[in-house]
Amino acid sequence: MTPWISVATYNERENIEALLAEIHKHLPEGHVIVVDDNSPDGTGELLDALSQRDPWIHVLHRTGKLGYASAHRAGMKQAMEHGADVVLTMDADFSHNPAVLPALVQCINEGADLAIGSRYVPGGGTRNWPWHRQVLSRGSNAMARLLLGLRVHDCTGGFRAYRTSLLQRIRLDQFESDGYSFLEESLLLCALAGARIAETPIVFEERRAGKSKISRKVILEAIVLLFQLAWRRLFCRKALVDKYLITAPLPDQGGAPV
Ligand SMILES: Nc1nc2c(ncn2[C@@H]2O[C@H](COP(=O)(O)OP(=O)(O)OP(=O)(O)O)[C@@H](O)[C@H]2O)c(=O)[nH]1
Ligand SMILES: [Mg+2]
Repeated sequence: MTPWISVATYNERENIEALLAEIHKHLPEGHVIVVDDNSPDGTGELLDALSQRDPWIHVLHRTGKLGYASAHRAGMKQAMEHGADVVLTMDADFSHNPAVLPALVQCINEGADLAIGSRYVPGGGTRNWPWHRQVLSRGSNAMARLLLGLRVHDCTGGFRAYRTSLLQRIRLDQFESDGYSFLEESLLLCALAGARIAETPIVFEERRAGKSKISRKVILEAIVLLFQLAWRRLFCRKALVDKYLITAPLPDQGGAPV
């Protein structure tokens, strides 16, 4: 199984080199595709030098800050074009511990179509997170579970592994999210596609260096999209499935129906 890891970067020069080394230490067979949005701090230039040195590092440069969601969609597409069997997504700031990568791949090896690094299962949690971030995270999770009918404990975490055969059935180019609502949008679509979803515990840590990119605009977008998806799931489900999925849900997969 060839894992590819999609990492989105915007101003992560202080983190990216050490992160890549840690990824390679824990998943030496993996390839990494870093999608950089012309970071003003020179992350892209550093990545060019690193990719010259190491053939498992790949860089996708985009012209400007186009958002977290489209960065991972682009990373996923490139990974699939390169023949990845499993595509993982993670942040560049060490909030997602690279030591967990093998456990996520293991979940896929054991039959899951989507494996989620979860803060909200036994053994998982958050470290050094201010109370307002915890409230935001818990609140958005509860809303996603309730409004989208998801049975996953951590609907808003971005440390995940997707089986390629699952991604191939989802029209990534139809996605509407720009920011972190990508996580709920993709999770709903995976569930509608009948994916077997597993969760493995993670301890999410405050970023090691650099600044957060979360803005009010991104939070508002997530709330609006959540309500739109909930409405469509309840009242326009066929249109939702036709828009996003390439075939009907697989009946034999036993995934949690929504
Ligand atoms: N390519 C790209 N990457 C982005 C963009 N916005 C955020 N990222 C990256 O996405 C990952 C998550 O962003 P963060 O700012 O760490 O957001 P967060 O982890 O939810 O917030 P913090 O806990 O405050 O760090 C990081 O690796 C960012 O560099 C973007 O517009 N384009
Ligand atoms: Mg972060």
